[in-house]
Amino acid sequence: MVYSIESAQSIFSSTQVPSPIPATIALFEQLNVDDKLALLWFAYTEMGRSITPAAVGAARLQFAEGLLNQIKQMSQADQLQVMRDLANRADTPISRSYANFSVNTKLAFWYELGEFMKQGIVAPVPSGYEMSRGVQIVLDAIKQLDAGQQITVLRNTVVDMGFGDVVVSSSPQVDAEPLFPRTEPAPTKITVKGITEPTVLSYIEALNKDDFDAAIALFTPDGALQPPFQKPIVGYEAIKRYMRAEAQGLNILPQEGISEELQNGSKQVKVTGIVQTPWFGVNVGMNISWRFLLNSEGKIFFVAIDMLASPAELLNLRVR
Ligand code: EQ3
Repeated sequence: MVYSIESAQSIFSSTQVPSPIPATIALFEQLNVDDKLALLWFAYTEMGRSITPAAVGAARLQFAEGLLNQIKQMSQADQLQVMRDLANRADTPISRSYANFSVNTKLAFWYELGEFMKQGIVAPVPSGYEMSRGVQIVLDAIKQLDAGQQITVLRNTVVDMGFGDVVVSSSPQVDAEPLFPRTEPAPTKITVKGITEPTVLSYIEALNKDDFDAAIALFTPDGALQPPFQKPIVGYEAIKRYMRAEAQGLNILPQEGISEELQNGSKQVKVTGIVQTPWFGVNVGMNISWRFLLNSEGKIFFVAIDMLASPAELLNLRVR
């Protein structure tokens, strides 16, 4: 049997992913711009405490520094307008520059703005601000999510800001950016209960070392990686750029897995476990599964990374 990416997408189809994430983002999208900014402020002040400042690192801001300095010099009214323009995806020079930032620079930019807001250097949410009903509804929806899901919502809203249809992983800045410093070394000798496939173990070991060349070498030339809530990314170059942009500094702690041999010598393998992002370190663990389709030579033809609906899903190791 010959596989297509489409058929591979349906392996381990009983894996439950959290629909509240897209639903909460859709609710957020319906807010007016000031409500969006206020919502993010409240969500962030509750979660922001657990950001590990080492992740932000001065080097990470090298591309955002110019914009941040420009914003610092502005009147409070203009600062607020810049933030509205970003959230509205308005066509302004600042909004265009922002859209070209890598994901990590976008996050670092807002982290820094948030710090400036706390220090009074950038216009804060007015002290008498009364939450509208809409903000309350979205905030309540966010509170229902687990911590890993909450930071995913926050991240997606930040990534989507700015003007232009830029594919962030192809941002030219990605290659120039320094790698995230790892505060603690991730485990590099991996064992996963139920899994002996060297490809799968090597994949996790490579990501835990930020060795994206080694990770790519495990794929077939037409292989694909499907990130959470996204379409598959196909081919060595595209996957490598994506990993460079999005997978830096991840701490992957796999727990269990299941592997099934298919008729033509290929295998489907599912692994579940916890992933920590360098932004929140050990403070937030995301429940994740990997669904691999390996060809008869043990190369990765397809891997889908899914955020799981609940911790109970970590134990869902059924084939169908
Ligand atoms: C200033 C403030 C607060 C107010 C203002 O009004 C508006 C905004 C936007 C504000 C600022 C908000 C801030 C600072 C938000 C920061 C959010 C952050 C740092 C979120 C980070 C989230 C990171 C996540 C969810 C990472 C997930 C990574 C995963 C699941 C990786 C998975 C992968 C694996 C496991 C693989 O095997 C292959 C690669 C891949 C990347 C897919």
